[in-house]
Order: sequence, then structure tokens, then C-alpha cells
Amino acid sequence: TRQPVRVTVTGAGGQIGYALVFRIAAGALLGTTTPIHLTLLEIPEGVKAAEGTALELEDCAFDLLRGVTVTDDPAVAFEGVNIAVLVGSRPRGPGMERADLLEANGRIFGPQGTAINAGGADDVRVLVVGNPANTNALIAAAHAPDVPSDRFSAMTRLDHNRAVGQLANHLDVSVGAIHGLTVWGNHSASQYPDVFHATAGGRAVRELVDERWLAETFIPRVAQRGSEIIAVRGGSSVASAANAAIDHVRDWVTGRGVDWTSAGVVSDGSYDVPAGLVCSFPVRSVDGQWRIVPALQLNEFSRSRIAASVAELVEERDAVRALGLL
Ligand code: NAX
Repeated sequence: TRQPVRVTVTGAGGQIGYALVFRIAAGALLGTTTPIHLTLLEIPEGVKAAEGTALELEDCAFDLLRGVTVTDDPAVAFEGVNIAVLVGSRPRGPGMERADLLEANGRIFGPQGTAINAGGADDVRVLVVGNPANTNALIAAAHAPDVPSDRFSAMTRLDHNRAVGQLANHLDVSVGAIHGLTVWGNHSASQYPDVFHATAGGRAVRELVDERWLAETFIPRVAQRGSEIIAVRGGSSVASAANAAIDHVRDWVTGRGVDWTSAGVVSDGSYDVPAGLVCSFPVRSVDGQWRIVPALQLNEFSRSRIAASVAELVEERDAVRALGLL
């Protein structure tokens, strides 16, 4: 029998964790023939909730689920891990300065990176969902010097999927007709959803939309969609975030051939993004590795939007560096 793939979800007692683990166990992540062992990492206050989730997982009698471990010890959680989805993080509390936020998250993602370095399987892949996702991924990768840095990525797939949904809606086409859309930069309000290389049903999107709609409606709505969900739903995005995490990991592991998507990956210096920053780029997964789509011609509008978001990433990196977290 096949060894189960070891999948670890942190923050598994929280909302996104709850929306994520049942779909993983049902086969949405790695297909319906790959057995899985799920490990749920929580902080001590969250362990009870994760244990409850584990009971419910048992009650689903998922064929693929070969075991569930609940722990509050990163060393246990990441022993032999093949896929780590790092959801648990420290959200910004009232009156919290950015430096406090970065420091609190450094204390989470530094030790988790260390534990992944010590215990991760040779093929370990890490997706960071917890905010600030790009910089948390940077911190985790910096603490895992023996793991190739391209095994760390940050989630901008929810932003990507939001952008695809908005564009398909505006053009009145199916989401499957949209290709070549990119979310660049930071997973924050400065992100830049770029349609200039996108096609809809084979037609160039730039010829179907006007710049005013892009600048005044599309870009802000995608970037502010998290706030819109909070305002309408009365709570943050949960199921759509879990869905995006599954899309990201599935595409990363299985590849997507000629199509592309968006993911926060360690920059190789492409598109004038300083090497080493975790920045969202247009990517394809080739042989299980994210590759940045090369040599796109960027217009002035795109270049200035990307530069603004990259400047924010540089600031975050410099701030965590100053705190000694890198
Ligand atoms: P919840 O507060 O419901 O759950 C977070 C869970 O993480 C809690 O149960 C908490 O006990 C646990 N946790 C905290 N520190 C931990 C640690 N060191 N180790 C293990 N577990 C730990 O938040 P939820 O709604 O699930 O959101 C989780 C994170 O996702 C937040 O940081 C949020 O900002 C981020 N998001 C990121 C998105 C993205 O696109 N990248 C979109 C959705 C979401 O906003």
C-alpha cells in the first residue's frame, strides 16, 4: 500500500482550518486515490477545537484519511511533513502597530520554519496563508536553510480567483474562459490585479475593458474584496480562502500545463522585483515547481502599480530584518 502523504495544517482549530481539512481529507487536494495523514497544529488554547475537528473527521469515514494527529508542538507537527499549509497567525489587534504585528508573527513563523527544516520530508512544500502572508513566508524560509527556498510560497490565489470572478462577471463569460490574469505584489490592499495579458474566450481583455473601469472599479474591488466580504457577511473570508489554498497546492503539486495562475514566490529578480522577496507573480507549475512566467511586456501603468506593491514588501522585509527576524 502507498505511504500516506503527510499534510500539516496550522491554525487547524480556526475558521479557515475548519473549512480546509474536510476537503483535503475528501481528496480535493491530491486527488481521490492519494491516501493522506492529516496533522493539525494549534496553540494550546486552540487544541480543543482542533480535537473536535479531528472527531468530526473520524465521523466522515473518509476513505483516504489514514490518520489524524493533533498537537501543539511544531516539532511533532512537521516531522516527515510533505505539505504544510500555514494558516495560524497573529491577526492585527486593536491599537497594534505594524512592528508589533510583524514581531508576533516572526515568533510564529520563525520557529515553524526551524521545525520544517529539521523534520520536513525531502519534497516538503509550504504554503503560507496566515497574514502578512508574503513576509511570514519570507521569515519561515529564512529559518529553513536546508530547504530550497522555492518550496515556500505565499497565498495570493484568493486574490487571483476574486479577480477572475470579477472579470468573468463583467465580461459575461464563464470563469473558465479567462486566462493569463496575474495578481502581482503583496497580499494586501496594494496588490495589483493585471489584465493586460489576459484573454477572455481567446480575445484580448485589454480591448474589451476600458482603463477607467480597471482603475476605478476592478482593481480596488479585487483589492478590497476582503473588506467587502466582512461588511456583507459579518465575518472574514473563510470558505473561499480554504478553496484558494486547495487550488494553490493542487496546482503546485500536479502542474497546470500551459495555463498560469498567481502565487507569492521567492523572487529571482524577474520584473525588477528584488531577489529574495516573496512577491506574487504570474506562475506556472512545471515538474512540481513554481516557475515565474518570463518576459512579459509590462506597460507603464502596470510597472508603477507593481513597483508600489513591491515597495511595501521591501518595507516589510526591512522591518522584520531590523527586528532580527530574518
Ligand atoms: P482564526 O482566528 O479563525 O484561526 C486562526 C487559528 O490559528 C486559531 O485557532 C489560532 O489558535 C491558531 N494559531 C495562532 N497561532 C498559532 C500558532 N503559532 N500555531 C498554530 N496555530 C496557531 O482565523 P482564520 O479566519 O482561520 O484566518 C487565518 C489567517 O488567514 C489569518 O491570518 C488571516 O489574516 C489569513 N487570511 C489570509 C488570506 C490570504 O489570501 N492569504 C485570506 C483569508 C485570511 O484572511
